[in-house]
Amino acid sequence: MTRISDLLKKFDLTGDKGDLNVFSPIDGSLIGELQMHTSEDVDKAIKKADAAFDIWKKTPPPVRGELVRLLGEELRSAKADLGALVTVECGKIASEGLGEVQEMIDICDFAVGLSRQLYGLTIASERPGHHMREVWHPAGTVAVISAFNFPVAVWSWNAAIAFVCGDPVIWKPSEKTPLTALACKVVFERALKRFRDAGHDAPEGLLSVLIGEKDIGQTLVNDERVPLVSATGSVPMGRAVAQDVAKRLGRSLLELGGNNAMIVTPAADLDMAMRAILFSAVGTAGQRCTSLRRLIVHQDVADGLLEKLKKAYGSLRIGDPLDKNTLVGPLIDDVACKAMEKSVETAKSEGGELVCGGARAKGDMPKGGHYMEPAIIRMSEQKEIVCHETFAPILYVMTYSDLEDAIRMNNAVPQGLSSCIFTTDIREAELFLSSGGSDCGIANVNIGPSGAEIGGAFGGEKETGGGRESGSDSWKFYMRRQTQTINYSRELPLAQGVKFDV
Ligand code: UN1
Repeated sequence: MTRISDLLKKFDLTGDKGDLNVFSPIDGSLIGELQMHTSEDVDKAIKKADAAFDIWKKTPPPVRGELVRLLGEELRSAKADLGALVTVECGKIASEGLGEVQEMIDICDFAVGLSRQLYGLTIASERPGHHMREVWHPAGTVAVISAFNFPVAVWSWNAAIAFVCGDPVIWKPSEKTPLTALACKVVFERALKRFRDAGHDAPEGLLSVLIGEKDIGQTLVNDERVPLVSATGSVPMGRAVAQDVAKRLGRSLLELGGNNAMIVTPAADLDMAMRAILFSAVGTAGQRCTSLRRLIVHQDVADGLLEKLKKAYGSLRIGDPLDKNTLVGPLIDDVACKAMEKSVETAKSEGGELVCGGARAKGDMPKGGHYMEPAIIRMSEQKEIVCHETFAPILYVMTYSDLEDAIRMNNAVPQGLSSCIFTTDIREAELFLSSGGSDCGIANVNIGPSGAEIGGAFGGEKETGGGRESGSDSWKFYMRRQTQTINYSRELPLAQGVKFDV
């Protein structure tokens, strides 16, 4: 893979000479040796962010939006290179690498609009000559802890919104994907330079990227100078972050595991369902939080659908994600492959029938990479392994006869991120979307569970952590709400009619 040095050069990165080894999942080659940061560096970044906050919180939001507009422009220019770097570092196929950068551009556009729409309420006062309003102020430094599977987009969901809200960002990317993070920092600095050249004051310390392992994230999480922590990753990680941040009464936004289901009813357009299953179960090699993991099919259509799926799985092009014909790239590392193999074995021991896949992929693919055949496993019911998220392309298939039961199955897992139903029957669709329907943060009709647009709030319930990022009113997490009461009369009446005459 000769392209890596060219790609790094595009972002003025050299790959350094440090103690953090970065490998490409494509062929296992060493693509970077980065200098890890220390706890002193964390302290410095927090101090710089504090100083930046003093200036940035007083900068008018639409001016803050201008910086994010420039970031969006720089991302447009860097899209091809950054997308390719995402592919090399985390293994997703070229089109998905580009899609991830597009997601960054989209959130920048959203945030620019938002910079003129940080709306608060006006509230009726019970007292004459008074009025009340709710104002949103910047909340302070945001620590963003991100995962390898969306190494750049999830940061941008947080950062673009945080910047227009007036908050500095300290980013601790996954130790598996630090190069894309450093590239983002370079793209951000290009935007910053143009912003300053146009005469705006952009403080140092608005964005720091801290490279390292768990201890770096832990130091950030424990520091009370960091009021907000937004973390994406595993449930155990999120549980620890939530507890540590809560201990110091900070605020955390968690986006943790998913165990997303699709219900296919007899009224479904099965061709459409098939296409959606393929993208959401094997796309990104099953390494999205929103990947389809559970297929709950009506018993009358299950055999036919499964037959077609098996055929489609047999023709999946697995291999080098840089090859534009590839649909399934590698898993992130060998640990992920082993976890997949283990889950397949456990499912079999719990009575599952392996319909296809589940082994190391054979054939013409780069040596040293972590390629797996996506698996389909038929289960008679949702056994323990089905309730567990394995971050790999395993699709468990169960059948149902009554839609209420299917919805119960959809909800009967600890995670609550995404869900969907395929049906052309409006009654079935609306039941699924009703308060008695899916208990997830995301519920779709005739669309798979993955590939959400940035305009909606992204996140889920239960073990998924409850946070909401990206669109809708997720911005409110990044601000503090102030209730203001203004008395423009010459009297001083007390609320609730209380008398206190001196
Ligand atoms: C993730 O996997 O952490 O909805 C994020 C999706 C993408 C984001 C996934 N837009 O699949």
